[in-house]
Amino acid sequence: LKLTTVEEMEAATARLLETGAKVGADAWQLRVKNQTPHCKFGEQGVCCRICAMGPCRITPKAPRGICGCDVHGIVGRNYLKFTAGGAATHSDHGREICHTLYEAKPDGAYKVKDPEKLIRIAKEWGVETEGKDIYDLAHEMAETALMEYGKPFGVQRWLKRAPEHTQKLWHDAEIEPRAIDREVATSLHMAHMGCSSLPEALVRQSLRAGLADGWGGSMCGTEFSDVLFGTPKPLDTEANLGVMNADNVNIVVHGHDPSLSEMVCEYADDPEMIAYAKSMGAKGITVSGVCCTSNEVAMRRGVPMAGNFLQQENVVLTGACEAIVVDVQCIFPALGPLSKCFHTKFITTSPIAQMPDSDYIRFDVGTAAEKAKQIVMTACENFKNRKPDLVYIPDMKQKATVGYSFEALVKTLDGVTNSQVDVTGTTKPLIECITSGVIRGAVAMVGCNNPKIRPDYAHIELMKKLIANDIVVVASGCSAQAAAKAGLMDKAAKDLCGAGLKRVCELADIPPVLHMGSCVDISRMMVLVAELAKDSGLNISQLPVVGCAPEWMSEKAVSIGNYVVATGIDTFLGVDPYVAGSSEMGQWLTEGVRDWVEAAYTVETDIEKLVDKMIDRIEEKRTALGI
Ligand code: SF4
Ligand code: WCC
Ligand code: FE2
Repeated sequence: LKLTTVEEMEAATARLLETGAKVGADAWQLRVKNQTPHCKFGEQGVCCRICAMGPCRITPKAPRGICGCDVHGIVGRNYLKFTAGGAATHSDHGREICHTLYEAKPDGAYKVKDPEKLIRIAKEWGVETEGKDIYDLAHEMAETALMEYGKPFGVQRWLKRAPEHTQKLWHDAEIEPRAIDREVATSLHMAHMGCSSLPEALVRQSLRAGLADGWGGSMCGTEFSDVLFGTPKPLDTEANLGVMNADNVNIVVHGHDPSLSEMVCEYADDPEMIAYAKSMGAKGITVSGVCCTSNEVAMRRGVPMAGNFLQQENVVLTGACEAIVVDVQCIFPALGPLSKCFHTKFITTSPIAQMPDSDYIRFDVGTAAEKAKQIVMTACENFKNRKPDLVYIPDMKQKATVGYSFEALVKTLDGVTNSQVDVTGTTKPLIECITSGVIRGAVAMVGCNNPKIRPDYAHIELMKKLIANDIVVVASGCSAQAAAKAGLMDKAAKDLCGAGLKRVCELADIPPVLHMGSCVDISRMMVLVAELAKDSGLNISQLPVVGCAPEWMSEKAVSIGNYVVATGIDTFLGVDPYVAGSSEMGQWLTEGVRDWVEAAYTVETDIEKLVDKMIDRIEEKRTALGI
């Protein structure tokens, strides 16, 4: 196996930026220069503009805002608002999926592809399934799930999936999330002028809003996406810009909601559409993806991944992108003006993400089929507008095996055990690998790219070192795509592992970095650790498992961090969440929360140190267990 290096990816980007320069295109690499150095007040989180007496900035000379709020209150409120933004975003995505499920019909565009999973969840929720038509059940479950967003009483249903010990911690700390929307609204209320300025209270609500995401809205998103589109199983795909095909109509899907991308893929495979592409002079249609929507269709259909977050402009810079079709989240507004420098159609589809210089083809469940067809046809018709002298697709791609949902992972690992006991369908084989020391532990690698960290470098270098140390990696979001682009999701990457992990990869026939899906699918990781804890009789916080977001940038990532920590998993960040300005906030996040949830944050911007700290933490946990 020859990994693709970050240097090679950077060289490809540099070549694409030359094309960009020819047509007068802007790029994030240029805009970063104009924005650097960043505002110090903002960087430290010490600027408040939540009321019109401000903005107030805290300095040694001005230690309080006009209302008298100190730096800890300001940083804390900013942190809570940041979390609420992320929790709202993931959860609203989950809500859209529930609405799609509500509209599913046996003869409609959206069907129930995994009825078994639907029935399993219904039983979990105490919903009667006997003798019920599967679509009636789907609609009832969708409505029940939608009520989780606004129910006046009680806490999230999904919490029951956690080990009892974890549930008790949440209860005692008063961070069990109630209705999802309520936690977002409460967060905004608390962070309003003249409400909370006590760091402890703000951090507590940040954890609760995070839990409303991970054990609420995101879990709805993941679980009901599986019901609608199928629970992922291992399958082969490819990753990096080389998956685009110069002879074909290239449609790139970007964003998050699989309701759109599934339909686009469906039509791109339609013989009628392929014939249409041919009539326009192309040889066929290639759909590839960027960001989480890419993860969704890669996991379920093997659709190749063109790239991750900071590669989104590169897709257009190839000059071979007929249409970049987006729904919500992580979409650069830059794609509008950039696409105007090429023949590319920038197609927005969601009322939630509307942007200048785009073609807006409003997509909704009722008209999904006809809109998806319209999008594919628009892309085909655009093929003839391509400027051949601008076309350059870097010849760079790697094989990847993806699709490790929790269900698939359990099934795959069933074979890897010497135990005579019947362990089928549990995480026990994995526990055995960990307790015997064949695998030292696991790291959940998640999150974005951020120009503050050399893009993809931290993801890839960290993963390489972890697997060399017999630590298995589960990845999601843009971190998973970084791994796939480099080649770390090729089964041949087992050769980069320590002897123990290599053996496990051989026995189970898996790559050492396992793709668990999109960012909402970090809920799959929560289910995994919950089951590991239940099957081992340990608390989640005792497991030699940590979380890491080395290049994160979005509000969603902070919401994720909060629920991962609140679930009992130590979480390592490579970028500071704008809290450096408050010693008290730093203290709460890196130590204080441990008293409530048995885990905390570590912020370490030196990547070398970051990985060593993770390995040390894993080894500490092993020592504590005497394994
Ligand atoms: Fe300034 Fe207080 Fe208003 Fe914030 S809430 S802008 S610190 S006066
Ligand atoms: Ni999730 Fe981060 Fe990618 Fe967007 S798609 S850029 S939040 S990791
Ligand atoms: Fe995402």
